[in-house]
Amino acid sequence: MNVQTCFYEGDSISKSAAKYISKALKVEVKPHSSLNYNEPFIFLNGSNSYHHRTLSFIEPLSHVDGYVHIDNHDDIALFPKGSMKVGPASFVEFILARGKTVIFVGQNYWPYKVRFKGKSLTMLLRNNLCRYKPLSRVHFLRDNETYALCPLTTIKENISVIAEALEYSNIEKVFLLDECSEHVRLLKKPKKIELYHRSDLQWNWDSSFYPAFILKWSDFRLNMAPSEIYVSIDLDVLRPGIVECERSDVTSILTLEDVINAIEEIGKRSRIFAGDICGIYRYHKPTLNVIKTLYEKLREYIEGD
Ligand SMILES: [Mn+2]
Repeated sequence: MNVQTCFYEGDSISKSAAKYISKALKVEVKPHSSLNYNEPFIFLNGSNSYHHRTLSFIEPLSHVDGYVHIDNHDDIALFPKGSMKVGPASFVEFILARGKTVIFVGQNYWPYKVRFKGKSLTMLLRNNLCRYKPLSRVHFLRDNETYALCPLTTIKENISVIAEALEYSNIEKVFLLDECSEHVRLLKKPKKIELYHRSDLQWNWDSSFYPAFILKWSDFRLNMAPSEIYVSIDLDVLRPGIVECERSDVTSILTLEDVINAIEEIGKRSRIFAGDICGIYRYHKPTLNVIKTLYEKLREYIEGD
């Protein structure tokens, strides 16, 4: 199968990444304006300040029903002050709005270590769960369990999330702080909801971030797999020290092997149609080599048998 490789016209770092791949792997590269969207492609993007370019590459692909976001961040705007415009930290909201299923890989910003009901857990602080719309189409591919907490300060804006979480199978459990239970009027208490008391949760952080409710995601199961997938990789998902990235983050946890394993796992369940890689911001050989490895892995799965 013909896999096109393209760069973003006018972006010199995107172009130099493409040139590097072209030379190292003897593949032809072309500017994005000459891309044929009926054929598979890999887009070598530039800095992750332009990650939102992904939106315009996935938009023409109506047959693609799944989007895999390999990134330390959700790239969904924060609440309540987050922008409603498309940007590098908000575009995934628009992909959800286009009807795609979104699968997060490696998302780990704002992690809080807690002891909850006798277990040591890491919970992700998310004040923007109400912008995971619809929540039913948001999944996490993760080895360990995914917990997201909504802080007390944004309970009002996020309260609608609970009703949605109770309804769909991608959320396994909703833990609700007993003090907040008056916000949730339930005719019958569903099994999925469990109240907790202050004594159940050891919280050593800012008290205004104290969890009002906690969502536990279900394992991403085979029967949830979309048929065709677009994969977008932001190099900031990698642990510090592996690549040079414009927006890097000390909370990133994945190794290069973890990312490769994630692509393989996704590729076994769904057909990968296209993908992109962003995050590089200057010519840096070790970063280009990581891009090459990821490019080859994506290509292997896009080409299939
Ligand atoms: Mn990103």
